[in-house]
Amino acid sequence: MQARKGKLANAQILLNLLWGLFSLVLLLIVFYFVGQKERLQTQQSLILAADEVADKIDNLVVGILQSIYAVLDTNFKDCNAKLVSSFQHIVFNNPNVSAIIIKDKNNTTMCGTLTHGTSSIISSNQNLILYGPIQFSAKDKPTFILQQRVGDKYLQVFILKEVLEKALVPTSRIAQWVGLYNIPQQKVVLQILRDFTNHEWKSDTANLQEVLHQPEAASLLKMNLNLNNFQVILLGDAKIIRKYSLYYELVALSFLVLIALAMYYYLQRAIHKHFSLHRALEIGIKNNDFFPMYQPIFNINTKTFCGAEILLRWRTDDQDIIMPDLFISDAEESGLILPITLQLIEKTFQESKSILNKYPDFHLAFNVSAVHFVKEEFLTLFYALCKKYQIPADNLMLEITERDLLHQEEATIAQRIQELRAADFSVAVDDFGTGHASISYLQHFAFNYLKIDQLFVGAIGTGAITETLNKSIIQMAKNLQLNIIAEGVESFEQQEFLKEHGVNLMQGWYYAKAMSIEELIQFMQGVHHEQKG
Ligand code: G
Ligand code: G
Ligand code: MN
Repeated sequence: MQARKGKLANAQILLNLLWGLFSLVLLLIVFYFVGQKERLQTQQSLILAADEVADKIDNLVVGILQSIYAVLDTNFKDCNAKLVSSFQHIVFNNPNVSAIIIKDKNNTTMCGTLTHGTSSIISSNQNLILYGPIQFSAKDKPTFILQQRVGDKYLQVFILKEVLEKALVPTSRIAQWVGLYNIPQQKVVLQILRDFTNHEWKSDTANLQEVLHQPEAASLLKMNLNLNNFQVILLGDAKIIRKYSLYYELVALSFLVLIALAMYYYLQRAIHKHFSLHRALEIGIKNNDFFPMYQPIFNINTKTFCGAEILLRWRTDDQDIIMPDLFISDAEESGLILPITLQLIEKTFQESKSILNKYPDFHLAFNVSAVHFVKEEFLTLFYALCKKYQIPADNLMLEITERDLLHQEEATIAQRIQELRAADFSVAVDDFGTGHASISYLQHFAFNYLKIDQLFVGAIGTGAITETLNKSIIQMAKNLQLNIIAEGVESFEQQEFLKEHGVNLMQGWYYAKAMSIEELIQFMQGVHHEQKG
């Protein structure tokens, strides 16, 4: 028992360690994947946000150019009043366009809507290019020039910086900074930043290098534009990203905690089951660890030992001998008492053959409980064992404790007792006096023996109330025509009292304690030399 507890404690420590380790590994794995997924998701969101901005800029540019090409012939040669008027209409109606001018290759303004300020041809490049910001005067807002070569002329469209800035604003909450990047110049020409306090976007003047070298530059995304040589650069908001991943991590953590707790619970259950008494009993049955001890019963009249009660013992792996009161109730609840009793009976039959041969009237009394009678197979197997070892029924007694009679299946129990008695077995009501059964109740059961509980025998000579009950119990047994066995007889005085009241059969330490079969054989031989009484 003690050893089992020690093993349980060791196993528990080991299992707790394993569980902790497993939970930790699980935690690391889950967090690795959550982190990985989170990074992917952030990247995805950043791409979407940058893509949205790039689309807006591209659409802005394309929209402006389309409205101009609607009035400007690609084979354009000369300015005329109609063209200028068309340009003026565009500028008037399109808030994104501040001015349109056309220059020849000598940088002379041919026509346009710009009435002040000058610009130069930015480059003779064929491509569409954006340049800026420039500011003509303190009164003018900073502006960008979108230039496109048309034949050998140059179309320049002025777009206010604030218009482009507005186009840069992403709807996604994940971005914190957006810039328009000139690739050949390696320079951010326009940038906006979300205000921490009111979340509004405003122009920013930070150096790109600073931006790029921020720790959260990992969340920086570049998206190419249709506009040549330009990219949208978008920087994720580290706080928001952190918030999102924190959310995912919390969800993952809650799941992990649940899983770990569930696992802990099941492991604990498994280990307790493994080291439970039930499990130990199962192992004991398998290892044939149950064995009988014999407590002789003395017949005062014949002065011989006429039988013995078989008392169950359990020898564990650690060679501890365990008494039945420590495990009987568990064994009865789990039903394991059936194989245990059968093992006990078979061992008894195997080793007591010589006793029965030598003393043909000797009886062996086994303790059984209600479970044995309710389960049909027990008696079948019991009969089979009697047959196998050729033990006559009149050498055998079954004791059932009085408390067990008050069982919901009392009719079945009564029937089994009837059946046993019909087959010549003896059946005793055990521990009599402890179960509050009345005479009328006892009449339902076909007992032929009654064992007075040691509680009453022990009271003899003490003057306690229980002492007086001995007489009533004896009287009741006589009325029911039952043979009486007194249990727990420890003194001559008790023996004399019982004898006086007509009890002939005695069991108790006054005569003998429970002993092994070898001791019983010796004991019986000794007794036949010097008889007790
Ligand atoms: O002498 P001992 O300490 O072994 O007995 C303790 C208790 O266990 C007693 O109440 C006795 O009736 C019970 N007992 C002993 N052997 C058996 C057995 O084989 N089966 C059952 N059900 N009870 C037993
Ligand atoms: O319930 P049952 O009658 O099977 O119980 C038998 C129990 O009584 C066993 O535990 C056995 O060891 C114990 N026993 C037998 N004789 C004596 C005795 O003289 N004195 C005491 N105290 N116990 C006894
Ligand atoms: Mn008994």
